[in-house]
Amino acid sequence: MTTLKIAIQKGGRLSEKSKELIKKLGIRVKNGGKLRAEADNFPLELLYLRDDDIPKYVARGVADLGIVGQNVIVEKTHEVQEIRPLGFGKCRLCLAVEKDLDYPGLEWFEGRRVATSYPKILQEYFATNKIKVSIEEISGSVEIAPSIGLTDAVFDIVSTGSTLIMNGLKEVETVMRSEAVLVGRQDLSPEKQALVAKLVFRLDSLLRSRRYKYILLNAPQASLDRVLQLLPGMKSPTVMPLADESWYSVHSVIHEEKFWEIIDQLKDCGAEGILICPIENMVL
Ligand code: PRT
Ligand code: ZN
Repeated sequence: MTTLKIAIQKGGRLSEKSKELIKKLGIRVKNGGKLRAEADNFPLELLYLRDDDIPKYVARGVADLGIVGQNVIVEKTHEVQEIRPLGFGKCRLCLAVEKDLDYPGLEWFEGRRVATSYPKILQEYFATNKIKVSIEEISGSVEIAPSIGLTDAVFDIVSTGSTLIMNGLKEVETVMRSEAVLVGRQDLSPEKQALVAKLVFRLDSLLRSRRYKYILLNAPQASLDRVLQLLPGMKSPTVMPLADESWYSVHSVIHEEKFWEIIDQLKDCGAEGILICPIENMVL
C-alpha cells in the first residue's frame, strides 16, 4: 500500500505545533521510535529530523512532505514545492547593529562584517542592494558576535525582539518574513498525489475555520432585515422565531477581519445575547 512520508522537526520551535497540526487533521500517530512513527488511521509515516535537513530530504524524495520555516527553504535552495503557509512559527529575519549606533541607512554596511546562520539569504540581499559585506557564518548564538568583537552586526531570526535587546542590539532592516509551511516534493506518483490532496483538503478546512467565527444572536423583528444584511453567512443565515414573536434567533458565520466592526453594527441594530464560538473545521 502507498504510504506518504512527512518530515517534521524532531525537537525545536516547530515540533509541537507540527504534531498538533497532524492531530488536528484527524491523524492518529502510534507511539513510534525517536526518528520515525506511523499513523494508524491514515497511510502516513512521520520522520523526525533537524529542520535544516528537511528541504533536502523532501527534494530528494526521502520524504514526500515536510513542515519547515520558509527561512530554511529559502536558505537551503532545494527544489521543493510550497503547498500551504501554516500560520505558526512566524518570525522575521533582520539585520541588527549595536543599539547606540546612529544608523544612517543600508550603506553603513559597506565593508562591514555580519554574523549569521543564514549566509545565502544575506548574501543575496546585499548583492541585490549592491553592497559589499563580509559574512561570518556561525551556527548559533549569533547575537553575541558584536559584543565579543567578531563582527560589526548580526543577521538573525527575530520574533519578540527581546534577545536582541538583551544583547545590546537593535533591528535596523527586515530582510524577509517567515512562517512554517507545508512543502512537498515534485513528481509524486498519482497515488501519492491523491493522498496529498486528501490531506490538503483537511488542512484547508482547518485553516479556513481559523479565519471564521460562528455567531448566534437574538434580533428584534423590526431590525431583522438590517441584521441579515450584516451577516451574509456561508449560504445565508439561519433564522428561527423565538417564543416571543417580536424576536428571532439568527445563526451565521463571520470573518475575523470584520469581526468587531460587525459586532458594533449588530449592537446598533438592537441585537442581544450575542454569542461567538470558534469553528473546529469548515468544509465547503
Ligand atoms: O535543531 P534544529 O536544527 O531542528 O532547530 P533550530 O535550532 O535550527 O531551529 P529552532 O527550533 O530554533 O527554530 C525553528 C524555526 O522556527 C526557525 O527556522 C524559524 O522558522 C522559526 N522561528 C520562529 C524561530 C523563532 N521564531 C525565533 N524566535 N527560530 C528562532 N528564533 C530564535 C531567534 O533567533 C532568537 O535567538 O529565538 C530567539 C528568541 O527570539 P526573540 O526575538 O523572541 O527574542
Ligand atoms: Zn536548525
